[in-house]
Amino acid sequence: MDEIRIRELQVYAYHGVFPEENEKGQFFYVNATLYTDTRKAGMTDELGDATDYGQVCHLITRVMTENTWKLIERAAEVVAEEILLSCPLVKKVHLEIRKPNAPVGLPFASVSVAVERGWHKVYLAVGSNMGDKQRHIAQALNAIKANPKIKVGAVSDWIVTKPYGVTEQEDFLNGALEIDTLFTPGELLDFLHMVEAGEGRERTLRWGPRTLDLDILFYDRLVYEDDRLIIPHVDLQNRDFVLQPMAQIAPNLRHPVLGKTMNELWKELDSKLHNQGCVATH
Ligand code: A4P
Ligand code: MG
Repeated sequence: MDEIRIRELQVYAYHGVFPEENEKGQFFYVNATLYTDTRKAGMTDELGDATDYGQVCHLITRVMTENTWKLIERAAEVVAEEILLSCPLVKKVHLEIRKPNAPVGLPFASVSVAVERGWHKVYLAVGSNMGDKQRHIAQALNAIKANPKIKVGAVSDWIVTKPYGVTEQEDFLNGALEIDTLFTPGELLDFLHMVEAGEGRERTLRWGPRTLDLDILFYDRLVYEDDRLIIPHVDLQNRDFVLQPMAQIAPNLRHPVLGKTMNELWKELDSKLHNQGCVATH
């Protein structure tokens, strides 16, 4: 990806753990690399097609001077996020905040914190099989859209499907959506659980009835597992109620472990289910 580099922007600000730092202030130096596609601006020579680095310098200065934090970690986090929220063409930012006059009491050149933050492409599976399913899903979409750290992209059609796993329960309404998010996988899971709780989701029976189920299918091309999360979703390749909507909104997306596209996985499963005489109701 192309880069716009801002070097050693000088900002007088008041961040620090010691009270005298918050009162007297000191110079901070900011380095920012903005990862973006400059091709269009390079062809048209129009500022409207570019990220205005002057504005970014002013934004950094404003965020650094309008706030007083103890830690430059916090300053870096907020500045990086503000850049990503304000500059639609910037996909990722590498940000370093240097504090050469930090009161360390020893001769040293400088200390800095460097972070890399960016938008992540994520696909979510959505399901509901209790109460007013359409309403639960509509409210969930509204809650997701209202979060500034999420931009909703493609949304699939909503399909009626027969329950999978525990089959003695109501039909589901299922779909999938594409989002870009600043959340880490763990933060995103917490947020999705909050949205589920907002729709009165109670976790009683595994695979049992639910007002709303929001699962993370893919997070970039990440392959990851911890106590709470498995990414990609461990069973998506066996679920037509996931693959059919995914084949609609991201047919060429390739599963990072199985190496097959959503279209291929759906076709494979669909023919397997047809042979078994068991297909989703549309
Ligand atoms: N978890 C691990 N990985 C993930 C991930 N990638 N995304 C953990 C989301 N959560 C993930 O999920 C249990 C725990 O899984 C979470 O707390 C999280 O830490 P849950 O939603 O609380 O419980 P659950 O949904 O009952 O269990 P599970 O195993 O997640 O079930 P699924 O996979 O959600 O499937 N039939 C039809 N037709 N349509 C459906 O939508 N859904 C299910 C539930 C069963 N049958 C269905 C449908
Ligand atoms: Mg779930």
